[in-house]
Amino acid sequence: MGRGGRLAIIGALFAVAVGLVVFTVMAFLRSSPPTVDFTAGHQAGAPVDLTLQTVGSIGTGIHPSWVSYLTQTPGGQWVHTTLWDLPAHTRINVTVHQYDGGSPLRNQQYGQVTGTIGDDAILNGKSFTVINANNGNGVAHTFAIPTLGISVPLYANNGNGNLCAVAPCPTNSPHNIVRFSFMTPGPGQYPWQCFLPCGLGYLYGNGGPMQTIGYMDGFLKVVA
Ligand SMILES: [Cu+2]
Repeated sequence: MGRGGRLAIIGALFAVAVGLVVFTVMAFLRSSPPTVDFTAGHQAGAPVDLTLQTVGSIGTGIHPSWVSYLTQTPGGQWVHTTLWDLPAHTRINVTVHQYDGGSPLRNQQYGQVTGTIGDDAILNGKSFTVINANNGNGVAHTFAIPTLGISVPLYANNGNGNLCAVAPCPTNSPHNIVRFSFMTPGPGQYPWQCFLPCGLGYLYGNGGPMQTIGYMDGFLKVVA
């Protein structure tokens, strides 16, 4: 084979290699957690139950040490995701099983409950409108939908309370139960997230899981 032929083969192999790298990178960048569907079989006007848990470390996957939310499907299965299809103009009854430890808040504003039905939330059966994070266990995470003005502080487990190494955590592991309700608006995509800098090991706690859908950020995909 002549020099030209060999160069052509090397060139072709190089192009295939570059193509594979680009394909792999794009597949990684475009991968997304699954979306849990709460609209199938929904009767207009009926409330939807949305059950979540917050854990100190997910324990599995490519970031086992990251804090995370999880979502329970209508069938009762826990899924590592923060993406939900929800019906429009519907009351959503949220229950959060909060397993993580916490700290005082850098911004006391996030200790307030805002935007929920009744402007309150329920912690272990007791109504509250604000958590003083300088007292007790502090706050572990917040649940906030900024475009809807909704923010709820999630009271922390005590420091050594997170006995759950791998999520989903079982209900016999110590946790707090936080309940609140809100109305979905019209169809659209509404981002939600935690505003407590819980990304341990990242700059000011705001990187890693705080920036990643499936962990501390997600979307309400509200459909008509
Ligand atoms: Cu958080």
